[in-house]
Amino acid sequence: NIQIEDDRTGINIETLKRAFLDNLFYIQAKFPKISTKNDYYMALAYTVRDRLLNRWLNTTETYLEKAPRTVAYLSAEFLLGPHLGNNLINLGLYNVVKQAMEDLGLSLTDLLEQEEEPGLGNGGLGRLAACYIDSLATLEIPAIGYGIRYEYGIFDQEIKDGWQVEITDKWLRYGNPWEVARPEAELEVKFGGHTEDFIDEHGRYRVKWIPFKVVKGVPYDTPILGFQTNTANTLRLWKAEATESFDFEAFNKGDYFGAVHEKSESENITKVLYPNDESYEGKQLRLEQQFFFVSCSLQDMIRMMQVQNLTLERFHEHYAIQLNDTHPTIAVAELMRLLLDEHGFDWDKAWNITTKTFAYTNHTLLPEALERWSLNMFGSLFPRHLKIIYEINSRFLDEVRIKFPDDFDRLRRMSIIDESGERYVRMANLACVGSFAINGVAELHSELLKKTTLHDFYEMYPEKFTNVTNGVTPRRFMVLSNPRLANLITSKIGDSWVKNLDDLRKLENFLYDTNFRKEFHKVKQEVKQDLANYIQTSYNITIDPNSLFDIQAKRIHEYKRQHLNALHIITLYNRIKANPNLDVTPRTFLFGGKAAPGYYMAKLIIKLINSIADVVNTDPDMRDRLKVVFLTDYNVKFAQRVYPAADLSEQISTAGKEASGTGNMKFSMNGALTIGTLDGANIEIREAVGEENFFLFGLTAQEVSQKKAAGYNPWDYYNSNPELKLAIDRISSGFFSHGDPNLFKPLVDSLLYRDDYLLLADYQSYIECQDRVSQAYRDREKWVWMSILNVARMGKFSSDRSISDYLKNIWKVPSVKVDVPE
Ligand code: 26V
Repeated sequence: NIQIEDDRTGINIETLKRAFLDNLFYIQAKFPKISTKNDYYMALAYTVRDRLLNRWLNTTETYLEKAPRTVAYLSAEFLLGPHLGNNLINLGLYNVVKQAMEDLGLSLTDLLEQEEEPGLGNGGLGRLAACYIDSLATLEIPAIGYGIRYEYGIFDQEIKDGWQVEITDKWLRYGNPWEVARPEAELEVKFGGHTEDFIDEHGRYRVKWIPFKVVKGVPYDTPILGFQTNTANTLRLWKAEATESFDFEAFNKGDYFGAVHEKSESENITKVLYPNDESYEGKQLRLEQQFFFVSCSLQDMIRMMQVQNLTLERFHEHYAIQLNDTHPTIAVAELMRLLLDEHGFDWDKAWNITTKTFAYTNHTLLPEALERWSLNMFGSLFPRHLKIIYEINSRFLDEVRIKFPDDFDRLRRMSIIDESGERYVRMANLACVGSFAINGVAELHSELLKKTTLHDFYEMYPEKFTNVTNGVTPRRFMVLSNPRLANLITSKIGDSWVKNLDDLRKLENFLYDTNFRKEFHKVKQEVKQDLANYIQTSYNITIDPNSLFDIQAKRIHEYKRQHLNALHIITLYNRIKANPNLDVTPRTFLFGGKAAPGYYMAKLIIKLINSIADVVNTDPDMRDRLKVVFLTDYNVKFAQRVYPAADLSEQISTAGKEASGTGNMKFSMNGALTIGTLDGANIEIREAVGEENFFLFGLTAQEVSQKKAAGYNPWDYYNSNPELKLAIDRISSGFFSHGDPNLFKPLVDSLLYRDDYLLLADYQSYIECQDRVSQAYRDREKWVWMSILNVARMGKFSSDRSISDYLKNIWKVPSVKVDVPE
């Protein structure tokens, strides 16, 4: 029964093998005998890419022809993670390709491991953008993601002597088979210089921007497939290059060196991702990055409308642009400039279009993360935009004056220009004024925005404010990362849950099925064994899959309180030392996460965890009871191994500080129970899974702010709690630092003299809660029961639901079916 299929599109197993060998030969220029693992990976990546091009091109063509209303998601970060496995899942080719590779003597798992992930983001915000473009494609929404093609993504982490060391992430080293450069669609972006006023041929006042330099933006496109749909949207990332015209000018002046210098200066713009998360630095290059990708993206949208013969008067009908935090907010001024200066609109018309186009998502309440740019720097880079912002501000403040007469303090607070000392442009204020919708990322966060950070804007424009609780894609974080669990679920309730995560609720029908509970437990144990094997091979540390896997994996930050977790470990250690026969529930503590390179305290927390690990893991009294492992270089690829293996998920931020969290969701939908505060999306997760299936501790956000207002004194807790005192004293005595009392002094002092994040206030509640966790884990039947309920009730936290909320309440963009001819 011979089947003839196209080598580029066929999905029959023999065709796949032939296509794979063909790509190995003709693209990698290798045959099996001399191929490296990477050659095999590349050959497979191209084989898969061939099979999605049909959908991608047909999607693009459909959008070009039908010119549907489109979501443009503007984000300085897209933390995508590896593409190959995800594309195999979404194409429905995972199993057949696995078999094809086996037939050729290769392991698909090995090849998947080979992919160098695009780490074009820091953490939550960037990963959220990646989940959202996945859901947009799955829901068949015309959408495009716009961002920056960083040559170096988030640094790779190494641990040397317990300290974090940063290594540049050369993710493009071996080539990127998933992107297509589109040099024919390059655009120009201006920087610096000055403006000139003039009267045009119709006698109208106009402004011309004469830049100091011009940089070229080259788009690199990556297809983003939906799950089991024909839709493959585009992620368009911009790379900065030097313009030829500038090179020529310098050449003509005989300035060869200058020309080459100019070229590398321009290319610096997209060289590297800033690795700070949640703390703002007023670096000029960062502002240049932001403007660069925003200007390219807006020009690209305008050009697309022109190709489609659409009038720019309807720009806001054609595009809904989401601003992922304030990073792309200069778009408000840039769209105004494009409409006013380049397309001849008058102010009122341009402003009407602009404010009907943008919507702004806030991702943090931390004051140190709010972006503000020194006015001098801003004005010298973007003289025209500063003028536009002045005009926006002056008209806006007139509005405020009318609504709140003579409230001078309010005017001062709401002004887009901060004039309290050195002058700044406040990006959150510009985003609020220039957008028709403003949202936080979890219920509590959205409420706190209205009450605190954006209170004035809420009073001015209450109708703009909404909440959209974050979500995560079940394709990557369940189906791909946890196939054992996914298969078990599907064997019971079918596979509709992958697209309709609420269907997981059907699992509750199997709660009373002993056999199902056994299988569920078996899956968890197997997945834990997988992680244990990995840790054995990579760290030469043996961990016991029968112990409770207690995991905290996220960026290292004081507000996330990894050091509170550390205090718990020390407390258990002290208890066992005091009573070596103590009957403890064996636990394995796993940590993962990167610290911003300039964040000293976060780096010290990493050193502390590693130091505790050294002591705990070598003390014979701790054998078979406590183990501590810091997992190096936590990234998306690693995360996919970690979430499925957790018994306990640590979500222990100071209440009111974590805007939402998304790791909390990924753990829980893989059956981990959460120990957490009433913060961010924890609150909604607890509501969904049931309070009896969630370990709650700690002060509420309100209690935190009251306590601070009343004059919080950490010493009161230290002096009155012997276990707490002993734990802290163990750190300060040098017990974990080979006798050096100075090593952790800055950390201990920050707790005793400031404790901004209330670790000491929450310590007792946390320890008692952890004791309940240990008790609960002893009743494994009960634990499995709670774990199943966590999975069954997490439907709300699919990013499909988040995207549906955005569509219904903000974007109002209908779906479009794409036909792909066979
Ligand atoms: C700020 C900055 C400051 C300048 C340098 C680069 C940079 C990069 C990122 C950020 C913002 C970080 C904000 C952030 O990641 N927020 C997280 O967003 C998640 C998705 O909404 C949310 O789940 C987390 O709770 C929140 O911390």
